Amino acid sequence: MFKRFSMTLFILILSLMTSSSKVLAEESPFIGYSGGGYNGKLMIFSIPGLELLKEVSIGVDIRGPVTDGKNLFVVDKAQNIVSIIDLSNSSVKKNIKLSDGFGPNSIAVSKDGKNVYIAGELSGKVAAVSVESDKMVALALQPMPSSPNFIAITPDGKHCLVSDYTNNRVLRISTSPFKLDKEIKVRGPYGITVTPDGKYALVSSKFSASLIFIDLKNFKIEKTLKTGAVPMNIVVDSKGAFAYQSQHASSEIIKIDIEKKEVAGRFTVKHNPGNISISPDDKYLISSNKFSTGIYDKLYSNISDKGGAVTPQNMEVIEIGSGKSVKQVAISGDISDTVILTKGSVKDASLKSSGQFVKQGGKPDLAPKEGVKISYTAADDRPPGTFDAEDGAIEIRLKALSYIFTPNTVNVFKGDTVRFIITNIDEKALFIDKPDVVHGFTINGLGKQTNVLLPRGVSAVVEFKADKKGIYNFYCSNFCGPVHHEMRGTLIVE
Ligand SMILES: [Cu+2]
Repeated sequence: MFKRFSMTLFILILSLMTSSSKVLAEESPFIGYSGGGYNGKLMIFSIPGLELLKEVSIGVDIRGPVTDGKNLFVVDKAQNIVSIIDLSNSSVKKNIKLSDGFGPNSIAVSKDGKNVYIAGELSGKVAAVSVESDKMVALALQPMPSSPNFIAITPDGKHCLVSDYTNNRVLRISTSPFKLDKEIKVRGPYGITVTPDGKYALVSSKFSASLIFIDLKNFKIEKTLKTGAVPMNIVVDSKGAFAYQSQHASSEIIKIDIEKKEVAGRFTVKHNPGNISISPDDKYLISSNKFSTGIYDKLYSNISDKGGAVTPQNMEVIEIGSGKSVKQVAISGDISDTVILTKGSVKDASLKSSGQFVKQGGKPDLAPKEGVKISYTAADDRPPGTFDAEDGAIEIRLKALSYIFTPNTVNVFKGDTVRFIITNIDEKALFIDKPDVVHGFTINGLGKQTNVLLPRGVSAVVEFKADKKGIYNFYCSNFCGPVHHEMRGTLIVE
């Protein structure tokens, strides 16, 4: 009797599981386009089903996308490039080169798709680029250094709003003429967005644990709303009624009533969300979660078989009405943003014919390397510094921990064979008590693809010839916590 009961129960659960995933596959009315970060790809998902429909290799470290409805626009933080992707076939139709060392982190596009505005986090510059003529105007923010990392545009297209964490401020830049016109002090500004009516800019203040309402008419802070421990990105629904803010430390998404300027609800995600997006019908939140401790163990055991477990990031779908998590998948990459469109608005045959979805999980996929030798060894426990190796190479034993690289400045000569031996020595990340902090390492603008992941328990060895004089930024290319963006250093080739 009991045996039969449990068998029935088992079959019932099994059929529920298969039917629910089938329902999601058939009824996914949306398509999500995500910038894959360090994997160099645009990743295309069904929403809310999260089947990976297609991957498009674009570059090295892909941030964005944003859209004007016809094209997607992304930036490559490692290669200083803007890529324009045609939505009708999901392929790159044009690349625009930014200035050397620009280090773009985010992008905004005008409604007509004619101009893009780019926050150059590594250079302290903000640029306006004409999509048609490639003409670029750049503002070098003063004082130096500045770190413009997130950018948004007002609905009337007249202003860009930029968060700058180095100088604890939000900048207002007029688009025509392209110039800085105002700034306002905000502690540790992070994600920034503008309400659809253009009334408010909403900014996350990491270090005052708040959502800041900036009245755009008077460019004044109207309200500082305490929301949670480490607020990160913000998204607003289509009606401008509710905003949603990810809370990295408490693994929540906070719902905020924009008119009342108060917290209206909380959703739990697994774990430590960064970017979030909302479906066009305002029914689903898509959360890119930066840690997956205990959910997808051993998936990346091919990279690290000792030391801390290497668990991937994941995407999770929350149904807003019920507050329930309806889907979660492991992903390769560090999703920086997701644009969600209705299926009917996308006329892309390459997606329609996709009967078989791209296989998920497995080995993290890094962009191909040219002129660079990369390998992994047992963790290097020697002290950090720059040394002459026996084979004549300059060996840089670089330690990575939340949120610094040491040594922070590395000097070599042109012609040197440079060998970085990079070791993640994290015990735990500030604020976040997770055993699986994985850093990344990429050198901006070197003309070589140096990006590696840095799981704990191993060292990454990155070797190349320094063939061009210059000052290059290296930075952490895998989201590792609230102060991840500040994790950078300088390579000087003299
Ligand atoms: Cu890091």
